[in-house]
Amino acid sequence: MPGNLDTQARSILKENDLGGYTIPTRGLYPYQWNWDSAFVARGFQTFDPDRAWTEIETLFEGQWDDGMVPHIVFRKDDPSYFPGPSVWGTKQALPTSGHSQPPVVATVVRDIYEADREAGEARARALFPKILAWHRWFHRYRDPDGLGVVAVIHPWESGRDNTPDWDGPMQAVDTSNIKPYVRKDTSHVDPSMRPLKADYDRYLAIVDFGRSCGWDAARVARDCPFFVADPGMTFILLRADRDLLALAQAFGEDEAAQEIGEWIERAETGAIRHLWSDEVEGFVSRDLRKNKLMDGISSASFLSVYAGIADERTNAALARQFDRIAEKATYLMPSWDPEDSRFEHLRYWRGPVWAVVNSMIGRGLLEAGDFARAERIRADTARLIETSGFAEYYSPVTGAGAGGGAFSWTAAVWLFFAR
Ligand code: 2M8
Repeated sequence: MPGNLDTQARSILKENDLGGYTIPTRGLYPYQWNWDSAFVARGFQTFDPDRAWTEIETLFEGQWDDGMVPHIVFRKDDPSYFPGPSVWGTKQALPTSGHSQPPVVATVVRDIYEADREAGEARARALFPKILAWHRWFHRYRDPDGLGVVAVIHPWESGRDNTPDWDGPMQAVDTSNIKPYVRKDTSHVDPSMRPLKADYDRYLAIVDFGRSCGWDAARVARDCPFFVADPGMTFILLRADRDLLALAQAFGEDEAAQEIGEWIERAETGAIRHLWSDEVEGFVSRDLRKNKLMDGISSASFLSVYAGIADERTNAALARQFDRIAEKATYLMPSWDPEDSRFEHLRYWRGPVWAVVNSMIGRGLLEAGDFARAERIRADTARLIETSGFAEYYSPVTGAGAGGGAFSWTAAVWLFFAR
């Protein structure tokens, strides 16, 4: 019943709105998360565009002087989440975490602006230089060698926290100095659907490392034990750069347009050169410390089309991968290849379907004219929500909802993509 689900989706967004910013879900995630807010803004745009702009504006209140927009903005300390602001120790006036998250914002800002240029012009223009500074920060500090790919310094930065992509590179993270700590996530949801303790130890060790560098972006990029080029980040930023370029052109920002154009060119060649694996026949991550390609297909592998990469060879191979996985999975797109031994259908980013990733894959396919595959992704997303509600993520095997409930970005995806 779409009508009923529309109402439910809007109520979830309204109920998770803590006053100008939206939390992902009550209990488990009580703060403002970066890419969650971007998708949420796109959801609000469908019924309250003014509120959509506010979501992005409050996120940018957490922007650092160096341009970085952090992955969490901590407006008030909430003991129900760990690690909180004191563990991050970023010393920002408005407390935040110390690294970023996938930059979906420029794409969403362009969408909201183009839906009503007159109403959005002033707000889009005010955000433009801030988004430009953020993208510049990514190109400078997450691609210090100008390879045209974007690295993450922490699995949390990628947003795909415990994907098997990180298993190898995370071995380099020393956890011998980790002090005892109490996780909160496993008291809100079933621990079998969350990362392992060994993962958390390493997550915290990287946070300790960042804090010990005073979160200086250049030092972190140079010395962080974990520095892995991520297809998810690379494609999301490439797409966002294209959308930022469109805004630059609309606003007569010629110098910025020139700079952004160069980023786009570099990423178009860099992504294929550094992230394509002939062995896997897909885009994979690359450990930049060891200069080693990873060996599995994730849902991020399918974002190259969304990024506008119109390369016949890689697109044809990805279409074959899509069809192979589509035969195995009841619901697309599993976050990890269901035929790989590391696949776990309910453990977070090691198998489950995430509606936000589907919205990007589906959009890319639609724009590229691959209507049948785009429709399979949309219809599967809709079926999951219709059957299992607005869950954080879903089993690609059974369709069961998992993780947190009444989840903001899933509600948003219903409103702007799946319905
Ligand atoms: C998850 O990540 C957070 C850490 O950032 C966590 O597990 O504590 C991820 O799914 C991430 O992509 C998402 O933005 C966040 C909030 O929904 O939760």
